Amino acid sequence: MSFRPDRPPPRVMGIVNVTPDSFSDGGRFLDSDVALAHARRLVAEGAHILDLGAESTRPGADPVPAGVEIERLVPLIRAIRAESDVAISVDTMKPEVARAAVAAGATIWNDVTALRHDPASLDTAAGLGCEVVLMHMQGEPRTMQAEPRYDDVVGEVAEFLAERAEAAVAAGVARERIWLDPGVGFGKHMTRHNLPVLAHLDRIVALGFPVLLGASRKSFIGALDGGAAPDARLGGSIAAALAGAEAGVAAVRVHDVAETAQALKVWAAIRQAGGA
Ligand code: HH2
Repeated sequence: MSFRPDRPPPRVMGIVNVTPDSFSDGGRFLDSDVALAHARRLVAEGAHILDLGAESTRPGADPVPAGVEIERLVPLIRAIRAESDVAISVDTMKPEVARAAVAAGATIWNDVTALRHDPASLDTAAGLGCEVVLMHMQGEPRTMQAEPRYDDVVGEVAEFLAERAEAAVAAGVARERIWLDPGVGFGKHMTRHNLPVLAHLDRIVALGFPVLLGASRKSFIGALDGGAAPDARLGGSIAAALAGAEAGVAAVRVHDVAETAQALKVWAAIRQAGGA
């Protein structure tokens, strides 16, 4: 058990998709006014961080050229920055997009490829001086769910993340700016791989970096609950967020900010009452 009463509850990262094909909300937030309204709502609901993504990582999703990502993201980042000091993260695997996003006011580069997609990624991250989220994925988004294989999924995820953190440090990224993410659903069997990762998050936390957990509305929840559709996975999403809180993750990436923030408040209050 890695729960520590002195550790604050996880921060809530609210997801804002500016894509036409993201799996869980069907691209309802493509229009930038709509995306801004959604961002405002998530901040009002208690999001500490907004994660803006303009390219879906859903298996089979179409790739988006860097210029299109930048066109979608930069005006939205500027608009959010003009009215709020919420932390802004940009979910992209492309260094040129990260550079444009940071110039517009983002402070976190969330890269599902752990800075492996482009040979310039490591140096770009070091040069930008932003925080970086290094996520584990086996394979690449288009094919990652075809036949994921591990001998020891938790050990392999932890080893990969430790190696990527060292690669980032060696490239000049400050250690204290690095986050790790086990990548729930990325090249992992629905239950055989995702559930052990969720059960042993403390081993990822033990690597000594803040951990981000993204389990919100993911397919394993549907697999455990009779094929529940993405917008009917709130209960399972909160259960996973609380498992993360128990293990000491630093933040949870979620669609349903108000409900998750409430669950974490109640969880933290119970934990405190239990003898901090
Ligand atoms: N999951 C998705 C996208 N980005 N980034 C991190 N760090 N961790 C995650 O678990 C993660 C992520 C899933 O992406 P997508 O399929 O586009 O759906 P959505 O953005 O609605 O979650």
